[in-house]
Amino acid sequence: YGAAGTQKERTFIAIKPDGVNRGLIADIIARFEKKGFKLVGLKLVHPTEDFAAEHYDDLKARPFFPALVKYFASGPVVAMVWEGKDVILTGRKLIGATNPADAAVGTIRGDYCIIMGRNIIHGSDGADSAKHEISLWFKENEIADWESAVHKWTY
Ligand code: 3AN
Repeated sequence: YGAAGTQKERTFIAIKPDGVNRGLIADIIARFEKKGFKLVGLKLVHPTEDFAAEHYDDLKARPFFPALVKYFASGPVVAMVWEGKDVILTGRKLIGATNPADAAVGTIRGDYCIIMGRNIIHGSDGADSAKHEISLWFKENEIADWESAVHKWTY
């Protein structure tokens, strides 16, 4: 499961504390759901700063890292695993550019946020990070491998 390029490809998506506090959970989930992707993991977690640092481990040398960790650990996060063909890349398209000022209108960041340090959502940027992030956030028995009733209409 989770193999890139198949209908079982999986990605890790997180609604950050600003997205949760601003009441954007339902809208963001709806966008992935209406696109046709399948939700296979979902939980609300308030990350510790240590856990946030682990999640952003690849950015630890960057000057903005301490602020990023504080922001990510500042409140609850909606952690999700979404499944579907090309969900990693297409998920990034739904999310929009890292800097909301560059994100196209119609994308989540393009529609709902203004600055980089408050960009409301995270999505894995490739097959390796998806695999790593899913296993960091979810135990195997927290992921539901279910048959969606609309599957045959989507593919
Ligand atoms: P994305 O979230 O689009 O994958 P990454 O992984 O490069 O982008 O960066 C992770 C997070 O770090 C971003 N969501 C953003 O909040 C923050 N970030 C990235 N670059 C900068 C920067 N130059 N200044 C401040 N924050 C940044």
